Amino acid sequence: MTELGIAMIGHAFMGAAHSQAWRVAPRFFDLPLRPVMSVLAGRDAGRAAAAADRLGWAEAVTDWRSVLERDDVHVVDICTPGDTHAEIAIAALDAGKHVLCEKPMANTVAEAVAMAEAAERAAARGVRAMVGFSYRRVPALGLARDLVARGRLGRIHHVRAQYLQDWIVDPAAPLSWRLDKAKAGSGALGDIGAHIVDATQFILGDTIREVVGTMETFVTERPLATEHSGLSGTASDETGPVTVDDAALFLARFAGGALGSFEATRFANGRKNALRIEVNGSAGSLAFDFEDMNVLQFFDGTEDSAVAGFRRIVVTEPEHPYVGSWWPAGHGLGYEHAFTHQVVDFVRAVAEGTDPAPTFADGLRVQRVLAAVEDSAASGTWHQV
Ligand code: SOE
Repeated sequence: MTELGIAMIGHAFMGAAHSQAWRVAPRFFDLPLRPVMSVLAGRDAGRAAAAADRLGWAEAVTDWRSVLERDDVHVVDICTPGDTHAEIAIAALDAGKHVLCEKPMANTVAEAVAMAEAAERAAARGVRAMVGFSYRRVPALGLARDLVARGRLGRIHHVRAQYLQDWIVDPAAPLSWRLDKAKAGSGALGDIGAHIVDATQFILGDTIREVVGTMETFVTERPLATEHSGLSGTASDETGPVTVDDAALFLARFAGGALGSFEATRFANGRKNALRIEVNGSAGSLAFDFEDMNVLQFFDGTEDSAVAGFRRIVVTEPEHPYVGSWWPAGHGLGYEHAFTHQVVDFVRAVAEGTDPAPTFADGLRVQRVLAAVEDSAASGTWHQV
């Protein structure tokens, strides 16, 4: 089987999730190409070598540009903070490498436009690009999309989306790059709000047309981090400013006429990774909570009202999206499986010569929504996307 050489840039939380996906995908899914975990790139030689060893990469390098010159690298997988996405993605696409880029795609609309243009140039040469909005690949959300597409909800009136976490509710939690606008672009809005923008647009098969929002930073000064890994770190005695939002709330109008309410916060004490979506249509409703990710609640409004009620669908049947390649019914999947499904869809699209969704054009659309929310929060008025 033809090999697909992968270079991964970055090796923290997302790097670990992507590594697991590359390692596992060919063992559970029939793939048309065989991913080879060729090289990991990280700034610090010692840490990159240790990460390569731990995560299963054949070697480590410190200069990400060096991987673009290698014939054994066909894919560049970007798992670095947002401020580097545009530079790496555009260079990789121009060098003829397929790109999988972590979300949010960029820190600004201008960067996202340049990336979408690079992806368009590359597609003309058969080179593919995809954004890592992994939650699309949770089977229950795939089923939600199918039910909407099959008309089981009728005309969609409302979407209620929340992404609630609490990992910085403690004011003593140190400054991570995710709290630095220069590195992350925005805070809760881009980090987790971007996920619910993508997931709702995916489920509805619709796009957000206009928004009005507000944003808040509850803790404006935090200890600097002596060390940081994933979402936790060690605090030093010095402090620095938080330059991003801690919470972002907004209302939206979808092009198809639905109304949406969105809430993204890392201050929802007790909520660890509560990505929740409820959709209400003329014929029924859906509700999902990632903290119970193998379940989709479905209300069929066409049923006899004496017995109608929300039905708890356990999304672990072989006919549910992706599930047939895993465990027997009822055994369930976790956070990492969405990343594996993402890799599966990416590899299949590369082999078929099609654009894997979400494309960079889709990523740009999400970026425009984020920018419109920021503009609206500043002006206090509705903004077109
Ligand atoms: C932190 O809020 C974070 O790690 C996000 O950056 C990820 O995209 C999400 O999957 C989990 O939470």
